[in-house]
Amino acid sequence: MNNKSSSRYNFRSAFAATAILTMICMGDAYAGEKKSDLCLWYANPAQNWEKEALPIGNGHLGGMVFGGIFEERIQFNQDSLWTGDANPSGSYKKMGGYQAFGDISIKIHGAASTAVDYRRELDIDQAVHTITYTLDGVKYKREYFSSNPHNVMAFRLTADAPGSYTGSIRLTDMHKAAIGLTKNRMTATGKLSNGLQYESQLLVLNQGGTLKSSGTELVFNKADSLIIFLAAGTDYLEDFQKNWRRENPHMRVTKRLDVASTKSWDELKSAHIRDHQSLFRRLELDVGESDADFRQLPTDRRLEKHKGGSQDPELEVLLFQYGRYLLIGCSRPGSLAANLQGLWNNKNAAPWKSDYHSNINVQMNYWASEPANLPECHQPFLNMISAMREPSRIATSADQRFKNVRGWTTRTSHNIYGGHGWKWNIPGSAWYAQHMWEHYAFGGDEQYLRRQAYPVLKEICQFWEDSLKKRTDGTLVVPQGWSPEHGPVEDGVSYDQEIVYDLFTNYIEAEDILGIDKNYRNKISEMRKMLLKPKIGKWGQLQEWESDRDDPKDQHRHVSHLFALHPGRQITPATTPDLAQAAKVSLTARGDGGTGWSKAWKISFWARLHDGNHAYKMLSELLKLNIMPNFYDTHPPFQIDGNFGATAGVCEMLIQSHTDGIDLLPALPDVWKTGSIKGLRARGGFEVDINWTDGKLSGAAIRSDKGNLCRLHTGTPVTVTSGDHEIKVDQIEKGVITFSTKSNQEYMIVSKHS
Ligand code: FUC
Repeated sequence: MNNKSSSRYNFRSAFAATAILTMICMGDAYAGEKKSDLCLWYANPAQNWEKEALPIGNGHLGGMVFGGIFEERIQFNQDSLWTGDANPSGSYKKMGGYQAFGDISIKIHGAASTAVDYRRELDIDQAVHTITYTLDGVKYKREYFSSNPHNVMAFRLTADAPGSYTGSIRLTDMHKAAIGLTKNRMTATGKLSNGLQYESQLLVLNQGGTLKSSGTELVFNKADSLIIFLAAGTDYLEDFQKNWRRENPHMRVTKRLDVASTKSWDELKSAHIRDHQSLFRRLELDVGESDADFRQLPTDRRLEKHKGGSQDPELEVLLFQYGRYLLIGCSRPGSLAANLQGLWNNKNAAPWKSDYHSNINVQMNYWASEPANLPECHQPFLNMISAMREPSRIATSADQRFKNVRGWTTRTSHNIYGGHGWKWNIPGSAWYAQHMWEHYAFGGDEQYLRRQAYPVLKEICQFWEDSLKKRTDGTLVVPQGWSPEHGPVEDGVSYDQEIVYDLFTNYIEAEDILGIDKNYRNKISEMRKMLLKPKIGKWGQLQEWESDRDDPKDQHRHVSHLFALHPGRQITPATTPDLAQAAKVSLTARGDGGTGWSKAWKISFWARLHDGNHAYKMLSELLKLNIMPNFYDTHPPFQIDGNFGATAGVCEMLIQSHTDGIDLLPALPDVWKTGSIKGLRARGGFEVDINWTDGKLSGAAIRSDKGNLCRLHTGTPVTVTSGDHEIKVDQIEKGVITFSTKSNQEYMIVSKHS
């Protein structure tokens, strides 16, 4: 074997070893079954919905499982159960909100005895929740999952002795619908105040013993095992033209349960696991071994230990992957976009209505989708943007301040009917348009760009063409804007200016690819030159407002004027070092506090400033103060953006591609000395694996999807091979190379130091 192929071999085997490590069995409750490392587990049933119960979800249908031994509760949601309508008035009250759907309660006899060896576990690699315990010498096991391929939630209760299950099952509806009961099926049918029709159905199959209805309950006696299916739906359709409605959900919901009941448990479960893993297993992360085998500790205690300072990088990986698990659970093609709580909500009057917030929250929900290799999970948000165009045009033009303005924008809060709530967020639509662009930037699907993204980018440019205020010297400013939830309303607020700059940049690049609107492109390019640009103030800070009035003691959770650093790309240490330094001064002054999402955003800010240690500090702060025992992020209260923001932040630490190429390990913290990541995505249509040792890149593998030129910041001399060939590279500057790629080819990058 020559040197080149031997280094390639080593690189691959390192990944193989990582993969094997993540498959090591753990716990003896599952002897004979392979369990992954990626588990949350607890020694007690959950008492508290927000902090302890564990989420399962298939994009549409979500459950929070408590795991009670004698009284099980599964609270459930369906993504389209919303009050409100297209309301263009901007009344927060009329906007409606996301609703809780119902509960399944299972009572199981046996409380006279004490259960031992209780374990409640969520395996995020399989997306299966399990509880096990022993009672009077009988081993009990329950499994729970929410299947996307069959669009049902499925639960199975088994035991190692026949006839062990006696008890009852109840379905309750959060809007007080009467429960119908026929044979082994319960049905809740209702209508919300806005006319939305909904239905949930529960089907119970028993093996052994008897199953009978009694009043509003299904009663089982001496059953060997039980299988329970739940399906739910509404007549919502994401289409303004159709008045957001489709046919009554009864037939669809009935059919889902009918189909599920013809399948064996193993068929359903393996279809579910296959489907989940086809997304989840695209990415593997290893940032080193923990001080001890903390997997032996229940996750809540393990979290406490981490707070106390234990080195547990495997817990950090768990948090990272949990963000991916949650996104797969609440945002799948055909589902609605992840709201403030993703999909999981137990209240009809939820905090902030569990709505869509456009000044940071819904965007943060989707930052990880592209780099963390879940681009299809981005689609529900992109489709929501498309669906809200028409009603938002109507709402925008109905407001005096936007009279005679083309295009549209959004308020800070909105619903699934294109209806708007609290306060205009004037650059909100331009920020949404960034997501339209990013999906293309990563994946390179030109048809998508032409059909779905470009029309949005262009109409939001038109909105700004008609809205920007021209000063006598030609400078263009956003009139009467607001730095989110902070400071005065005035012209030229940095948040507004930076987002418009980002929109124009994205538009120009989109047009350069499609070549369909040259004149307009040039016009936007001229306008971009005239935009008021970020300024450095008297204490070296990046100014939040046009006038130099920032208070160095201001620690507000929103850090909106740093949009240009992340998720924008107007400020980078390489292209605008002075502004990057000013951003650092501002960020330092803002401090390391903040709510969950605020800390999560700061991970990305520090990563973009190439300060891996500070980015890691923010990740630790989040883990310490904002991650609850069930790993949900808390604002407080529970708000899922911080989970997704943490996952996105870790991606930014390990790879960046928002400038002119791919930057490998731009912000690696000292604590993650040796590790690897497999399956990250970079803009330009690349999938990237990275290996590092002692804080330095040892190798990478880059798979080119589109055959684009690859520009790579490695920081260290490397060789590039593909198959058996060494690839010719151009050394652009120290640590920066470019090389041509062919689509569907893999390129091995090996550090000359390794
Ligand atoms: C934004 C934030 C709040 C909260 C809310 C849902 O308005 O300023 O902190 O996260 O969204």
